[in-house]
Amino acid sequence: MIDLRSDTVTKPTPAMRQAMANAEVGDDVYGEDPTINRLEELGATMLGKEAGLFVPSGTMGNQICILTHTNGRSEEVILEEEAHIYVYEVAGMAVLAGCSVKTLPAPHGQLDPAAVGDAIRADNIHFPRTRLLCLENTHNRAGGTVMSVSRTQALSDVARSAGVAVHLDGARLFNAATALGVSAAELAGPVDSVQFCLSKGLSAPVGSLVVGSKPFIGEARRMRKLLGGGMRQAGVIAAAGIVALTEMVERLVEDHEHARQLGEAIAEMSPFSIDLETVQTNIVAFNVDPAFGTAPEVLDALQRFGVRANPVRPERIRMVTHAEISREDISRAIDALQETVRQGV
Ligand code: TLP
Repeated sequence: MIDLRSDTVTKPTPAMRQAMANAEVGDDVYGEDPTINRLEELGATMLGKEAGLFVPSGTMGNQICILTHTNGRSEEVILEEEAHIYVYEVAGMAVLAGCSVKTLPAPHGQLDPAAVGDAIRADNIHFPRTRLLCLENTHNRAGGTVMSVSRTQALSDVARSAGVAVHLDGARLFNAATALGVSAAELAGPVDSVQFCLSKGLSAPVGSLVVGSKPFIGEARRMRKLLGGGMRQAGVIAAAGIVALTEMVERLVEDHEHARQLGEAIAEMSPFSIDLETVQTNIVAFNVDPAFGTAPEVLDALQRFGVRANPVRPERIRMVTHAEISREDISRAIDALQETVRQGV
């Protein structure tokens, strides 16, 4: 089975298994797990921030950051309307942090600094206080699109000049850095906090890192405890995270080449339409002509040819390339798509 549902399906590499077996561990709630301490320091250094925090998932990392940036009453968070935090995190921001949400449309996930400026609330007894702006890079639902350092900086300037903090959901930040040819630290430079995932394109089995200033991470550590994310001898999983950051970043370029190859082939298949501009990293999102069938129908047919992918809307399919997808798998996936077009659904 060629599994293109997500880069989350990647299994730990042999080097990760080895590192996990040999990991030195301790009780991390006491700050005594040397492997976790090493991973947190490495992640913070790679992103140019003072400190890091190992968390079980990207979702928990984002929610910890929102809880840490906000104060619990009558505050508002600005987000792009297709942001993962808004669409896929079970309204955690409302449930946990009690925040109101202001969403803005943004083609390709690229928020407009002027629109963000307009969305920041004036000081008025009727209004919530705008406390936080959340960005996403790469942007999942936009199809893995990247946000440049200069746009990140411009958005951050608008927010910070109004006293609004900036959080970056960088689940796939290393994919963005690879595609843009910049360092992850350059992309993280303009923002106050970043969550990035070890368990997606980087193939670790579990975990994300949150990075920011020392005081921010100190408070985030308390919020992680509040959510039940304080783990004990979790160095066994952090060890895989260290391998992810040291051995799995450079190969991301291959995933991007595979996505491009797949996207270009899909562009030639008439029942499908794809905006190749959005195929910038490891995600390929495309639409199905309703006269041909629905996304779930196409996916059922593809599964019979040994290919799995996910629907992201009734007429839209997402395919994600990753470390366990070879060039031959991409050719086979293209054959399966062509066969599906020939046979119908
Ligand atoms: N995204 C998953 C699903 O939740 C949709 C995927 O398969 O792409 N931020 C972004 C931008 C993400 O894409 C994801 C995961 C997360 C946060 C959450 O990470 P986890 O799954 O570790 O909670």
